[in-house]
Amino acid sequence: MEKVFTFFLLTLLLLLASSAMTQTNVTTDQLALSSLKSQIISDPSNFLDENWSPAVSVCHWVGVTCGSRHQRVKSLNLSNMALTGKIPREFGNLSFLVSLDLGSNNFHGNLPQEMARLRRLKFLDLSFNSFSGEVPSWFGILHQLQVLNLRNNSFTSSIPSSFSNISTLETLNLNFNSVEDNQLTGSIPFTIFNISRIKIIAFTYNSLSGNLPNSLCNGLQILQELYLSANKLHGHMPTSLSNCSQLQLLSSSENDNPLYVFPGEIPKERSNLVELKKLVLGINSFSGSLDMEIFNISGLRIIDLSVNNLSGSLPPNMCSILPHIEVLYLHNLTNLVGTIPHSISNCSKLNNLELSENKLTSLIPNSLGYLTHLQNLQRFDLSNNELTGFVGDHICKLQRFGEIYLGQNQLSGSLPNCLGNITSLREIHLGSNKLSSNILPSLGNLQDLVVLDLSSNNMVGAIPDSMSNMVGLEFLDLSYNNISGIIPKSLEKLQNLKYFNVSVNKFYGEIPSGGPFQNLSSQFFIHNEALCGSSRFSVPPCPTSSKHRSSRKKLLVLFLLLGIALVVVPRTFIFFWIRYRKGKRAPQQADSLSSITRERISYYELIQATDALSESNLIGSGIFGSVYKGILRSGTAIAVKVFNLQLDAAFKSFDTECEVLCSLRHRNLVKVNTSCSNLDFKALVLEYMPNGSLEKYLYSYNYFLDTKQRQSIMIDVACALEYLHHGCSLPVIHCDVKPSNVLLDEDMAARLSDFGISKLLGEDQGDLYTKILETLGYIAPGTSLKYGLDGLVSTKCDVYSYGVMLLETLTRRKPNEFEGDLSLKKWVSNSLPEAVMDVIDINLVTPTGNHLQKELDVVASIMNLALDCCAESPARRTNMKDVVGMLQKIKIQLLAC
Ligand SMILES: *[C@@H]1O[C@H](CO)[C@@H](O)[C@H](O)[C@H]1NC(C)=O
Ligand SMILES: *[C@@H]1O[C@H](CO)[C@@H](O)[C@H](O)[C@H]1NC(C)=O
Ligand SMILES: *[C@@H]1O[C@H](CO)[C@@H](O)[C@H](O)[C@H]1NC(C)=O
Ligand SMILES: *[C@@H]1O[C@H](CO)[C@@H](O)[C@H](O)[C@H]1NC(C)=O
Ligand SMILES: *[C@@H]1O[C@H](CO)[C@@H](O)[C@H](O)[C@H]1NC(C)=O
Ligand SMILES: *[C@@H]1O[C@H](CO)[C@@H](O)[C@H](O)[C@H]1NC(C)=O
Ligand SMILES: *[C@@H]1O[C@H](CO)[C@@H](O)[C@H](O)[C@H]1NC(C)=O
Ligand SMILES: *[C@@H]1O[C@H](CO)[C@@H](O)[C@H](O)[C@H]1NC(C)=O
Ligand SMILES: *[C@H]1O[C@@H](CO)[C@H](O)[C@@H](O)[C@@H]1NC(C)=O
Repeated sequence: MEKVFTFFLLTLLLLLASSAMTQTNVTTDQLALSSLKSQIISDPSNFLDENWSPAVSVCHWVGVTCGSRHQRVKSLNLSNMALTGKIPREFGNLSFLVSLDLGSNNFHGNLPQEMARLRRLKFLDLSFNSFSGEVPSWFGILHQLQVLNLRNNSFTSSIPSSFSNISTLETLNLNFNSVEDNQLTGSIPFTIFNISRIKIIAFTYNSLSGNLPNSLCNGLQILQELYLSANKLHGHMPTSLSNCSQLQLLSSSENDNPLYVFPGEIPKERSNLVELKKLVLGINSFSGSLDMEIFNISGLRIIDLSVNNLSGSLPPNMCSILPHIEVLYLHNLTNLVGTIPHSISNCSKLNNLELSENKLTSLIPNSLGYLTHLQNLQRFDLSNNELTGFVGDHICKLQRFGEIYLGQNQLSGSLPNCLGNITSLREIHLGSNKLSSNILPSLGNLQDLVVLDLSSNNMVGAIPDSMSNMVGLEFLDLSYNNISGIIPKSLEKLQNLKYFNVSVNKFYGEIPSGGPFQNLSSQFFIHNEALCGSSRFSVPPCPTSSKHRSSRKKLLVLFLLLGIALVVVPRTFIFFWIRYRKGKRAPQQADSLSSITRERISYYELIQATDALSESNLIGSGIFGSVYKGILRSGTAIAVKVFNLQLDAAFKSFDTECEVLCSLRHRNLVKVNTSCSNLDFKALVLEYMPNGSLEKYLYSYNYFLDTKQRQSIMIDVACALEYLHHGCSLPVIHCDVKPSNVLLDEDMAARLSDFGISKLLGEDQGDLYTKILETLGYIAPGTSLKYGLDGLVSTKCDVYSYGVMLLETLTRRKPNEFEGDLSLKKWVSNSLPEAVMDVIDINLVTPTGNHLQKELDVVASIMNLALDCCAESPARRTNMKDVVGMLQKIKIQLLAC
C-alpha cells in the first residue's frame, strides 16, 4: 500500500515538475530569487542589497551563474555569507539549477517540498545551517544528484531509504545532525550500500543504531571513505569489509562494536584493504589481544585503537609492518605492557605518538633516544605509564618538536640542559614524576612555550629571571616541589599568563602584583615559606625594608645628580654602612685586586660596578643568593655574591666570618676579596672566573673535557680541600663541594668557590641547607651540618662530597639521578672492576684509541679512590692529603698512556 502511494506521489511530483518547466523562463528564476531575498531577515554584510538589484538581470547577480544556452540560472552559490532566513516555495521554480551551495549560513526551517522539482541538481550543499524537520524522502527523485551534503544541521527522524534510488550519488554526508532534542535516529537503510557509485558515506555524530549489513561491501566496490563514529551502532564489523578494496578511510570510533579485524575472525581477507590509510576505531569495546597482524595493511598512515579492551605489546618489528605510519593512537588500552621497541626509530614518518594511560615500563637507558631519530615527530604522549629513567639530552635532537607529555611516570634525574634549545616547543608536561633539578635558565629561550607543567616533582633552586622571556607562556605549574627563592618581579612581563601555580614550595619574599599577577588566584601561592605582598593573595604585607630597597635605585640616581654624600641611617636612605676594620689582616699575597682595600668596598661602589645589580650582569643564582658580574672603576672584573635578605637572621656574625674567608688564600680557591654589609645588604666580592664552572663543562654540548683535563681539575680541587682541611689554623669545612662550585680560570685550572658559606648560616638555615644538599646527593644521607653544636661536622663530610663529584666527573651522571636503592656510588661499584665501560662517560671513549685499555684502567683506579672517599662510615673515608698523593701517582700512569 505504502509503495503504491509513494509511486503515486512521485509521478505527481514529476508531472508538476515538467509542467512548471514548460511555462517558465528567466523571469521565473528572477522571481524565485527575489522571493529568496525577501525571506532573508539578516544579511550583515548587505550582500543581497548591494549585489541583487531588481534592475539588473538575474544572470548578473553575484553568486548566480546562468547557462549560456538557455540563459537560465544554473548555479547559485551563497556560501558563507552569514545569511539568516528560510527557503521559499518559489525556489522550486529554478528548474535549471545544477549546483546549489548555501553552506555555512544560518538558514533554518524545513526544506520546501517544491525543491523536489530541481531535478537537474547534481550538487547540493546545505551544510552548516540550521535546517530542521525530517530528512526529506523526495531527495530520492533527484536522480542526477552526485553530492548531497547536509552535515551540521538539525534534521531529524531517520535516513530515508529512497536515497538508494539516487544511482548517481557519490558523496552522502549527514555528519553532525544530532543536536540536543533533534536527533537523527533509526538504523542505516541497508539499500544505501547498494548505490554503486558511492565513494563517501559520512554519518558521524548522530544517534544511529542497529548494525551494518554483513554484505556491506559486496555492492560497494568503490567505497573510499566510511565514517560511522559516534553513533550507537553495535554488532560485528561486517565481514565483507575486506571486499571494499578501494577503502581509504574507516572511522567507527565511539560505537560499541567488537572489531572484526582482530584475532582469528577473517585473517585471509585483510590484505584486500590495500588502500586503507586511516583506521579510526577508538573508544569502543573491542576486546582481545592487540594483534598487530592487522597492521599488515602496510599503507596505513593513521591508526586509532585507543580506549578499547585490548592487551598486548608493541611488536618489535612495528615499523617494518607499518612503514608509512604518521599517527598512532593507542592510549588507554586495558593492558598494553612492555617497552617502546627500539625499532621505532625506523618509523620515520611518525609525527604524533599517543601511548598514554597504559602500563609501558622502563625508559632506561634511553628509550627516548629512539624517538630522536624521528625527525617528523611533533608530539608524543607517554604520560601516565610506568616509565622510569632519565629524560636525556637526546630529546633535543627533535628540533621540530611541539609537545612533550611525560607526566605521571617515575622519571628521575634532572631536566636535560639542552631543553631550552628546542625552540619549537609549545607544551611541556612533566608533572608528577621524580625529577630533581633546577629550573634551567635556558628555558627562557622557549618563547613559544604555552604550557609548562613541572608540578609534583622534587625540583629545587629558584625561578630563573630568564623565565620572563617566555612571552608565550599561559600555563605554568610549579606546585608541589622544593623550589625556593623570590618570585622574580620580571615575570610581570608575561602578559599571557593565566595560570601560575607555585603553591607548596619554599618561596619567600614579595609576590609580584603587576601584569598578569593582578588576576591570579591566592590559591596559587599557598603553603610557601614566607611570601608576602598584597592582601589579595591572603599573605601578610611585606616588611617595609623591602620597599626601601626597591626605591633605593631611584634615590641613587637622585644622589648622583645632586652629588651630595648623605651618610645617614641606613634603613631609611640609600647610603650604606661601611664597616671599618682597619689593619686587622693584610693580604697574604699581592694580587690584581690589591687596589681594593677590603674594608672599604661600599654599597655604592658595588652598585656602580654591577650596573645596579642589573639582570644583564646576573651570572647565576642559587639557594642563598645571586651572583653578578661587575667591573670596578679600575677596570678589574669581579663577581659579587649577594645574599638573599630574607636570610637576615642567618647572618649573625657575617662580618667576622667574612674576615676569615678573606684570609684564606690558595691558588685553587676562588679569592674572596672583601665583603660589603649593612643592615639590609650583604655581599661578598669574589674574583671573577671567566670560564664558568665544571658543571657547565660537563653538561653543555658546547664544551668538552678529556680524561687528562678532568683528572687535573680533580687534583686542583683536592689541593684546595687539602688546604682548607689541613693548611689553616683551624680546619675550614666547605660543605658544598659540587661541580657548580668548581670554577675554571683562563688556563683551565680549577678553583673551588663558595667555601665556608655554611659558616655564615645560623642553625635553622643550616638544617634547611642540609636538606637541600641531601636532595642533590653530594652529602652522605644523615649528615648534620649544624656547626659547632654537636661537632659532628667534620672534614670527612667534604671528602664524601669530593668522592661523589669525582664519580660524576668521570661518568657524567648527576648523583640525584638515581633513586631507591641505587645511587651513583653503588652503580659504579657494581661495575668495577670489569665493566668500567658501562659507567664511564661515553664521550671519553674513543673506540679507535690504542690506549683504550690503559686509559680504562686509570679511570678504574680513580673510581676506586672515589669509592674510598665515599665510604659509609666517616672514619673509613680517606683524607684529602692522601687523595692528593694518590691522584698524583695515577696522573703519572695516565701521562704514560
Ligand atoms: C517570461 O514569460 C512570461 C510569460 O509567461 C513573459 O511575460 C515574459 O516576458 C517572459 N520573459 C522573458 C525574459 O522572456
Ligand atoms: C561557493 O563559493 C565558495 C567561496 O567562493 C567556494 O569556496 C565554493 O567552492 C563555492 N561552491 C561551489 C559549489 O562552487
Ligand atoms: C558541527 O556540529 C558539531 C556538533 O554540534 C559541532 O561540535 C561542530 O563544532 C560543528 N562544526 C561546525 C564547524 O560548526
Ligand atoms: C525507487 O525507485 C523505484 C523505481 O526505480 C521505485 O519502485 C521505488 O519505489 C523507489 N523507492 C523509493 C524509496 O523511492
Ligand atoms: C544489493 O544488490 C545486490 C545485487 O546487486 C543484491 O543481491 C542485494 O540484495 C542488494 N542489497 C540490498 C540491501 O538491497
Ligand atoms: C567478497 O566478494 C566476493 C565476490 O563478490 C564474494 O564471493 C565473497 O564472499 C566476498 N567476501 C566476503 C567476506 O563477503
Ligand atoms: C580510560 O579508560 C577507562 C575505562 O574505559 C575510563 O574509565 C577512563 O575514563 C579512560 N580515560 C580516558 C582519559 O579516556
Ligand atoms: C643550543 O643550540 C645552539 C645553536 O644551535 C648550539 O650551539 C648549542 O650547543 C646548543 N646548546 C645545547 C645545550 O644544546
Ligand atoms: C513558481 O512557484 C510557485 C510557488 O511554489 C508559484 O505559485 C508560482 O507562481 C511560481 N511560478 C512562476 C512562473 O513564478
